[in-house]
Amino acid sequence: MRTYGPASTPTHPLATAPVSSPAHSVDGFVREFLHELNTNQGVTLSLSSVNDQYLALASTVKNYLMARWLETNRKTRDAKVKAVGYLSAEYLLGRQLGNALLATDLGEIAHKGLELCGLDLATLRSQEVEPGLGNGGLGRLAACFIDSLATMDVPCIGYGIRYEYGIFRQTFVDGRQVEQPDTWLSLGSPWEFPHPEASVQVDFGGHTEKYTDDDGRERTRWVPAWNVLGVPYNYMVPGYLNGRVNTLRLWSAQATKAFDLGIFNAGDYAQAVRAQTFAENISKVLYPEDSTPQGKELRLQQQYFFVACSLRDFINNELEEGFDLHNLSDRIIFQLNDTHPVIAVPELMRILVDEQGFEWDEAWEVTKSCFAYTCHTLLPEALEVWSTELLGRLLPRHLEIIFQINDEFLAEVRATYPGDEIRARRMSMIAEHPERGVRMAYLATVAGTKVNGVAALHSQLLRDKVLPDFSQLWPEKFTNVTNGVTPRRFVKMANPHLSDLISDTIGNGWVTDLERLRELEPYADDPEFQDKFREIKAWNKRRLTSLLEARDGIVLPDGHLLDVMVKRLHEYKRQSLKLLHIISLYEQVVSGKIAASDLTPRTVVFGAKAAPGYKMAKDTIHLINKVAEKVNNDPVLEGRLKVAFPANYNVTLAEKLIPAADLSEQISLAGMEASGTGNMKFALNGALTIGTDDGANVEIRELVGDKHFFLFGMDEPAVAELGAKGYNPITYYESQPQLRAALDMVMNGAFSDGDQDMFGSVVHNLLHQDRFMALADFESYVAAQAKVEEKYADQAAWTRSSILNVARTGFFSSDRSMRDYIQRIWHTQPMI
Ligand code: 26V
Repeated sequence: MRTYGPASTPTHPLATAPVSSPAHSVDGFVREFLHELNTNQGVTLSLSSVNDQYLALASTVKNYLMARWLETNRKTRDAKVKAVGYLSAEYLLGRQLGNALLATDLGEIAHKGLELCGLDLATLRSQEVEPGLGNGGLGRLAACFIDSLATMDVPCIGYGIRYEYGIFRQTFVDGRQVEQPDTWLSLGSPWEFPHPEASVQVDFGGHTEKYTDDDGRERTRWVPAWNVLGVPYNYMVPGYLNGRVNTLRLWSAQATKAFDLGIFNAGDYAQAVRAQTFAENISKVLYPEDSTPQGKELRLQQQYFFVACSLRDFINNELEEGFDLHNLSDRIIFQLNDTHPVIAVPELMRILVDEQGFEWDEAWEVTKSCFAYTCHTLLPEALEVWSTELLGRLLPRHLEIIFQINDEFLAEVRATYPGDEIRARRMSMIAEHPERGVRMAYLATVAGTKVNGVAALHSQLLRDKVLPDFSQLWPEKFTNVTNGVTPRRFVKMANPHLSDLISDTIGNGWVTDLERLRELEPYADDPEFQDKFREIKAWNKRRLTSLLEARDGIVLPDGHLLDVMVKRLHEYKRQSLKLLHIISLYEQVVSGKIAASDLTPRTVVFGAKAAPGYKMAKDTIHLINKVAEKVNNDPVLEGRLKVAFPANYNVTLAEKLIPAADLSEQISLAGMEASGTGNMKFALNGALTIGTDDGANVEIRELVGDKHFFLFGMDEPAVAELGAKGYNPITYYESQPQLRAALDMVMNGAFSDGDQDMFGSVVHNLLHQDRFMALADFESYVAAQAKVEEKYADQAAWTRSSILNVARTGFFSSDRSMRDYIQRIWHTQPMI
């Protein structure tokens, strides 16, 4: 087993002490910054590029954090406490510099120090390319959770994949989405620490063999056919002002020497290089959440790759030598972020049984206590099923182990429900149709100590609809942990003036104790506070306006209601419903049914990426852009209605967009959005929500109160009832003139220069299929939008509601989510 550090105990007192950090002063900062510029970048200030300056600044901040990181590692190792191993295929981190400055309280010092050097902190910050190693909510949630754990002084290692290309960069060409590779590493990534010396080997393919060991026991060995190396890259995860720095460890795939040496020796250089490329492909690119997760061999390779690296890493390096693996759950709980890392379950069984010589039953006891599973969806097509053909080819031993886990589990089911063979078949981890495959969610449910959904409604539906047999068998296994977001990045950093106003009013304890925002409630009626609050919103809008102008050439009008819908483009999220509302407003004005001056001046901002293979989503993007073009260029609507769709919505843009928003669009079909987390960020920044009773919207509405939330649409039981009765969208088209006029306008080519085919598929889909019932909720949505306008007309009432949204949504801090996981699932302790 590999160990770290010198072989003998060091005697020099400095050998075990962490390096000291530079002085927490402007002078110390400037010295350190210039030193980094000279020694790391090899340039003087006068000859340095902005990128040099950004990298030197990043190094200065890293140096400051370094002593704390080393100390955190030492303390945690020595304390031998239980840690959280967060296993996630995605981390949507956002830019690192601003967060590191916040966590170290170096922002002001850096600002002044750079000014003395004739530099501007904001310019340097904008040089950073965000690591977009996630698709959306699930990846951003992982990033919020590790931030909270560090801030709460809880030992955690985040494990994941260092994709060379993160989520694609979205551009628009003639209004259509065109994807560009995300080259986030091209100018260097100062926040990562590669450790090639700590690489681990991961095996694939081959076959298994039975043999009898020296004690006469029947055993199995896996004889793999090929392998790759996993190289760990460590990232700092600094807690907010508390000196803790946890680690995020992302794995990068590389060819092993053995992989290509043989071929090299045979003289086939080109083949050896190809072999190398093959290995490196594993961590090459993040999968952009395509229309079906099945049948993607490379994706299964990615999943096993990072999970195998992470388990090996924890067992070999994080535990002291000689640790008894029977007690593994005293030291770790692996949280499975959706089904992507679930192959960790048979991997741990394989390590314990095949490598460590455990009996099957003891290994299963240990394994069952080391995992917990979070489900993040209800959509059937998003639940992973891996074909047994593929699994058997890539991971033959794991497939055998899964079969055995399933056999024993089904024996338990049969014992509990004698004679109920139908139930046993239903509960099998092995699906027989459309092809034989492993239902990863079932495996995770059987293996996990706990199974949770991500909002109250979602957890209930998970119990009742997705895993009803399992929740009947093990009711106590199921629980809810409502998602949360980090107030550091999404309030303190993203909305500095609001943060100052809050801190001036109630002190700054709210940053780590978000429920204290409640203390703002009495100020909701205070005209002076309301004025300040409104001024801050206006300032945030101006900040957004200058950003969008520079970034996209988009000019936002002054004084509009800013209506924002930002999230991945998916039919269930119903961007098309928002679009129908816009088209309807436009249609009513151009047809003379209402005067443009009757409209509340409104700017609608969309931000959304569509999976590259998801045609309907891409067509919807095209239509949004075409509607924007038409509406924005029609003088009749000038100053009244504007549609903006900046390309490439990401965390960096979210940080500017959300604080500027007045209205937050959370309009998914009830029962479809597991939680949503954007909804929480908006409410915490004072936007009012127009939303359905879905995901965490339900809890937001309960907390802020009906008067401060615009509810519309069917609730989940109504959706289920309509679905059961038979949903026929065309009847809504036929009976609602306003809806009909809007759809006709699209059909007649109003947004496609008379081309009646261009958006035929979008309209046809809405009229004849409309799986997510946008037409059924249209009327109610339009009525709720009228209430929005009515309220917005009374600025004092609007501001009051807006303040109350901030004051009453402290529950949605990811610190609270982490407390829930700790108390009900992980049973870990903070270090303090
Ligand atoms: C995946 C797929 C793949 C196949 C096609 C359709 C589809 C649709 C959705 C997904 C996402 C699955 C997992 C996920 O990202 N869930 C999101 O997790 C967030 C954090 O818990 C939560 O706030 C979002 O509501 C949920 O969609």
